[in-house]
Amino acid sequence: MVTLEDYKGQEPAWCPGCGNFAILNIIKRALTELEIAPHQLTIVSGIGQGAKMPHYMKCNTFNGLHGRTLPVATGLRMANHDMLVIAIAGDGDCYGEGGNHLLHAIRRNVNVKLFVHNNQIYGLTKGQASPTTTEGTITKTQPFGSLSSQLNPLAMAISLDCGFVARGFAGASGLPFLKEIMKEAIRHKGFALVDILQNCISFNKVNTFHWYKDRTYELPDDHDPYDRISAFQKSLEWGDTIPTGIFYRKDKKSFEEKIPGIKDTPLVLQPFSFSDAKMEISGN
Ligand SMILES: Cc1ncc(C[n+]2csc(CCOP(=O)(O)OP(=O)(O)O)c2C)c(N)n1
Ligand SMILES: [Mg+2]
Repeated sequence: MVTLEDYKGQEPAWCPGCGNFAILNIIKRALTELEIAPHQLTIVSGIGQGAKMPHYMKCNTFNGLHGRTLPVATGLRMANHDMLVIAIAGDGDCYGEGGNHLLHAIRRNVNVKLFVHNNQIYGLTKGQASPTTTEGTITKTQPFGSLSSQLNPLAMAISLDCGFVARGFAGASGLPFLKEIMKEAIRHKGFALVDILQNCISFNKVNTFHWYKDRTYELPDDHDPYDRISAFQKSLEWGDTIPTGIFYRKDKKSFEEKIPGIKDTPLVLQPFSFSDAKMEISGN
């Protein structure tokens, strides 16, 4: 039996009251309920507060460069598609500097689960506007208010026909639902985006814990995630009410299934000998 203790890593150094604690705990619970052992999982991240997650979990981990979470996760999954690969990124990390990688990971349908710690701010670097910051929000580096319009990651992913698009809230009231969303994302065969609303207690004084708590609600049971148009319409709802849940689903072939050389046997299990790796030196 897999237990929470199996995943125990270092003590987190996040600010007291940070939503990251809840995300860390609920990921561990989702994994133990699915009976996924630490050696069957790799957590990949870039740079950010949320991206410190690999330090706080005992499993295979890779903590790389800011914005480059998805290329590493893609490479890992291509080398070993028996391994569950969860990519952890902040809103700055994967919607900002890593945005280009996100578009193409979705298009390829790489079988990676992306859990975004979306606090609508650059937390680690102390409070600059991120792509999900509300337009007009005043920050230390945007004294006249953020000039760029707010990115809607769910609508973007649905427009790209991403096979699994969901949103959760990392507050006590939202955690049981978030755990079920994470479990479904892990079970999904293909790329899964789970955008997780979390408070940044130190640097986002606008979108506080209560701001999210007062607005978020669960999508009703009659929401059909296989209906792309209604999923898109729901994804546009953001303001006094903010829906959470699985917005959109589509079953399609994953990237690894489309590559003849690896679709039957993961690369790491394929026989290899140095004599096969001939180097041709072209002479004059
Ligand atoms: C290549 C590169 N660009 C920029 C930075 C500076 N930097 C580090 S974290 C970060 C933003 C973090 O915000 P987010 O991804 O939302 O994570 P959070 O801290 O809010 O969890 C930035 C701009 C960096 N370390 N490396
Ligand atoms: Mg952030």
